[in-house]
Amino acid sequence: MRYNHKKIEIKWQKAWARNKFSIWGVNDFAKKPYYVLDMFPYPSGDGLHTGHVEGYTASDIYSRFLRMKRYNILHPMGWDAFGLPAENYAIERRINPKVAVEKNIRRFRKQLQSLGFSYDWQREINTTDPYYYKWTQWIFLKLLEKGLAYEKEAQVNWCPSCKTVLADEEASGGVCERCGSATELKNLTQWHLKITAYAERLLRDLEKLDWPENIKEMQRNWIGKSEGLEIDFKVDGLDKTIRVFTTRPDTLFGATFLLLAPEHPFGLSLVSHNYRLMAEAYVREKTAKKISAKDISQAKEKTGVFTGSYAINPINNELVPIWISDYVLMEYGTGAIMAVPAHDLRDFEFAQKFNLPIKTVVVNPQVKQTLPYEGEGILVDSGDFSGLNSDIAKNEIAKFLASKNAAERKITFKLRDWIFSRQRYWGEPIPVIKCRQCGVVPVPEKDLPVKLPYVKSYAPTGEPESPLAKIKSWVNVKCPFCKGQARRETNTMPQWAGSNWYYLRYIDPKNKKSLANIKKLEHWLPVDLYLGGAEHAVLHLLYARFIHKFLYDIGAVPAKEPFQKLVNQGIILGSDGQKMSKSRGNVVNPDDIVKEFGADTLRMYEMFLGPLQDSKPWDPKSIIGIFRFLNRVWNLVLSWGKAKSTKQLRRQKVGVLTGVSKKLEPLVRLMHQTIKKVEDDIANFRFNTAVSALMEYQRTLMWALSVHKNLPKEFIENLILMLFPFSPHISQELWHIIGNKGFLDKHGFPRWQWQYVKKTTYNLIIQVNGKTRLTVDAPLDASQEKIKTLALSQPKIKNFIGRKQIKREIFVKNRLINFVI
Ligand code: ANZ
Ligand code: ZN
Repeated sequence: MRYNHKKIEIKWQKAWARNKFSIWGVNDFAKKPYYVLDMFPYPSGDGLHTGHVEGYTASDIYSRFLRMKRYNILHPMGWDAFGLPAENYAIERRINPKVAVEKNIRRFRKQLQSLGFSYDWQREINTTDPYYYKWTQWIFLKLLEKGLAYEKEAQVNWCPSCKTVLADEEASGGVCERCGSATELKNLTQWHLKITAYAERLLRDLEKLDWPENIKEMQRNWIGKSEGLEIDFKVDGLDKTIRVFTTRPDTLFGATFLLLAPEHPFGLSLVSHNYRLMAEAYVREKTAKKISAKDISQAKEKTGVFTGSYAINPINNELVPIWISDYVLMEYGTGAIMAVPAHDLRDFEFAQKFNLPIKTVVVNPQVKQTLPYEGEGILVDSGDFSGLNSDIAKNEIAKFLASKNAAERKITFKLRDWIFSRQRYWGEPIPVIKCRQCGVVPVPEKDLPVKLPYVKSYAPTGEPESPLAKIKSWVNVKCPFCKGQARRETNTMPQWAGSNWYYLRYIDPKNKKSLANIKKLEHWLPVDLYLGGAEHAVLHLLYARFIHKFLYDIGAVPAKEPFQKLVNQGIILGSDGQKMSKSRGNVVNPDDIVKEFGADTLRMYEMFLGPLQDSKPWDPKSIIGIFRFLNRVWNLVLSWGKAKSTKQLRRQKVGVLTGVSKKLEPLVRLMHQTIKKVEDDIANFRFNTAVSALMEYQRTLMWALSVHKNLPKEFIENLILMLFPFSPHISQELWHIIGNKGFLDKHGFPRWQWQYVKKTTYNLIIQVNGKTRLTVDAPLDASQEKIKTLALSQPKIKNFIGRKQIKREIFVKNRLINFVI
């Protein structure tokens, strides 16, 4: 018989919605608080995808499980609705983004509810709601007040297709994070946030976080701390000094040329007459070129020009030629490097191409030397420093140069300040006013929010200017200081602005006085578990940590870090093993699965696909397998209950299985072991193996029921309770069918007992003359005498020993016995 998932699921979703506070008790501050946060979706027009379902199911299982464990759970949901995706969608459909977002949110909310997720919808937030973004703007004003938001002209990434400036994090590798177009570089005046002021803390505090190591490593690399030395090289015959940044002063004797970035201010002034034409052309090409990545690229063919000038190596006064090349970046270090081709791959390629000398100065006797050798070792051909270890030599050379005033120790970071303005309509207006008399004037706090005006034409202009600039009635305002004519800032904030701090607002979503009440924040922070995709490693997850630390510094939040534990779900691929995409036609719509098999099946199925953190392909066949499993549970419980009247069902509450007949003991053992396994697995996000354990338990119960008609109720109840976090609707329904009452979120999770889960046997190793001959199951803690008898009764061992005399025996308790003959 097929169970009616449609009817049951709607019934319980309604019941949960009606009773949310009494069930989930999120305001019960007497219980231990635990904050389970999902990365909130941006409500795209495509609706929920299978990846959302995966992460949100995992966090829902965890939440429901912890509620059963008597925790007080905060588990909210909201919408990240500003930004390019929403805006591009609206432009395509020719509807206003506000209208599109509202429609998409309705659809998303309905879909989430249809999956039975236990969100506290009272706390729903929407980043495009003026009551929300009032506080996003307030954070900006605070940053401005503390000197951490500033306007500066800089070379910035421009996406020609999205028609806006992007942050370095959004344009890494020279590719737009959103649309995949190659980005261009433009010189523009933009708002920046001084994330670099937090570089050291952002790096150091990573150590305290329970996050996947690969995400931490990506943040470390992006922050990119280097401890090194700045060394001055005098230019021969000119009154100029070139300062280079190096992390390898131990290779100074091997520096055979210097390189300047094309934008280096000295560049062309060093160029001697003979080289002028070539050098000018090169610099012009490299500084004007449009398509370029801002990070150091290894792969591309090296190019460069000679300036005709030489510099003096301060360690040995040798003359080294000065070249210009675009693999040296102006924004990093000093924009100039000493090139050591024997010990740096990029320098090596450059030297080979232009026939420059390559001089080995570090050797490592332990490895076969091929050039370039980038490791450390012992110095050779390095004057008085020869024979020293790299580590010591770095220090000694630094000291020597410092004594001659030719070097300074320096710590550099790769991290750049965060470019914070976008030339698009659909974002939070930056709350400042520009006045001829007074300059940049912050909008007074009492005038927040600066509302985004509703407009007809919001498509990007293509100019580096927001469409808001054209709305005269909005742009022209009085200066709050001098009351003279002034203009609003027309750029908007990037889509990360709203997601920087949303997890704080859930804690106190209706607060009119502050972004959230500090007492409530103290109760809930930091987020105990944050679940979502890995694609935000150096975007959202870095930005949010920065803003959180800033808010901590101004006393607005009580914790130093926002997210204590992070778990990344893997990507669900199409059944062809490829990324799901419309063009491939391999996209699965969760709605279809819910309709055909129900939310409970979809939830459990996605957990059963494989380890949560792994990428895994969709497998249509095993959906039916899960659906059948739930039907088997349904039929098992019903056939167990059929024999009994409602009255009997209620009365038949046995305690812990006391007085159970001996025959049932293996089943009791399995039940306790399953409870322990499911509990451990949920706690460690191994949902797939928990489901397997439930399947095995169900199979055994089915068999047991065919033998013992009067199976005690506890066996059945515990199956339902364990199933509940995974497939809550069917579990809740079966719970009532067997005569129980109430909501299972409030019911405790079953408890296992040690006496049933502890191991009773072990693998005994039996050796003869130190050689293992057999392993058998032996009772745990058995004495030497007993084990000896057991071992000698094994035919195989009998054969080995034959008539020989046992001279000695060695016994290791719970491990082995060895007979010496
Ligand atoms: C000499 C040298 C010898 C270097 C050697 C490396 C190996 P990280 O660790 O990433 O900070 N460098 C410095 N400024 C640069 C710039 N603006 N553009 C491109 N490269 C730059 O790397 C520091 C190293 O990167 C520096 O140490 C410098 O090359 C190069 F065997 O100096 B090294
Ligand atoms: Zn783009």
